[in-house]
Amino acid sequence: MNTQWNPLSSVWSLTTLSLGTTLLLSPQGIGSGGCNGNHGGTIEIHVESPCCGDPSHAREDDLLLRRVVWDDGSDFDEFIFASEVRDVVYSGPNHRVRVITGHECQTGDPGVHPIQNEDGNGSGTSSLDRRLFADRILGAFNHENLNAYVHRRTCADFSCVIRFEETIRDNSPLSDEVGELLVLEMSGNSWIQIEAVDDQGNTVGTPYVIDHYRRVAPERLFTRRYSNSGSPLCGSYEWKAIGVDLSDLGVNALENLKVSTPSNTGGADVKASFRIAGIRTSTTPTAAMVFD
Ligand SMILES: [Ca+2]
Ligand SMILES: [Ca+2]
Ligand SMILES: [Ca+2]
Repeated sequence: MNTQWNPLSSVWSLTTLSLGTTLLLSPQGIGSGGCNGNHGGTIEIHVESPCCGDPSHAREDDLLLRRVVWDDGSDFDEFIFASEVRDVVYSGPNHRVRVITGHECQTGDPGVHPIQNEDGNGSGTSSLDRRLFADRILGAFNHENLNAYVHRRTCADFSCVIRFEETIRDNSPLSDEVGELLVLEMSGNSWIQIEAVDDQGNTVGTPYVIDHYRRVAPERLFTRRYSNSGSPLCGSYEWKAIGVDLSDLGVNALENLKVSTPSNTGGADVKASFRIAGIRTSTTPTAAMVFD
């Protein structure tokens, strides 16, 4: 794990407990420069950007997922994408939940698609909007272009269920460093809850709240900002990401994933804008599955 420990800009705090135990606390930053990586570090995600040599310049173009490398050095280049999205829940304000695919993309359905417009009546979000928006999410999540995602700008409840094109399997039934779910979040500052569910939507295992993300390496990845009407704006957002081990969800295999707004977060930002892909880290069931 890359902790970005820099002895010149930080000091370690030592606290000695009465029982004789020495507790090493997290590094305390001194000054303002150069120590924003105390937690988090980087995640190695390799993408291909046909528009431009450097993927960090491909802000409205394809960012084609090619390979991830985990902290233990293991390396994966096979991904498992969504085959169905269902059970979208949202009844919040207009223009605050959108599916966006960069407007110059070749892969996916380029454009900005707010949920309330799906049924042809933009005055509010209907059950038809929610059903059609599920397919809109699918159109963003069923291919390798990472510049296609759900954009949210409201704390209002949102959830959906993603079915993957094949079962995602853990490489080890124990907790391990090799993630099976690649979760990207715009700016990396919003919490999101994920959980395995069965075909009826009932939770299997334990819901898991993602509360931190890493900067993408070797190149940083960005995506264009858009106005409500879908016009490209000057600014862009940086993708941050995390790999989630299926053990964190209390399962060894997963086919349906529910994504939702976490509660009881103590005021944390829950407006996650996200993109999720599965990673084929194993093709055989783990031991715990064999003995089921
Ligand atoms: Ca509508
Ligand atoms: Ca595991
Ligand atoms: Ca794993």
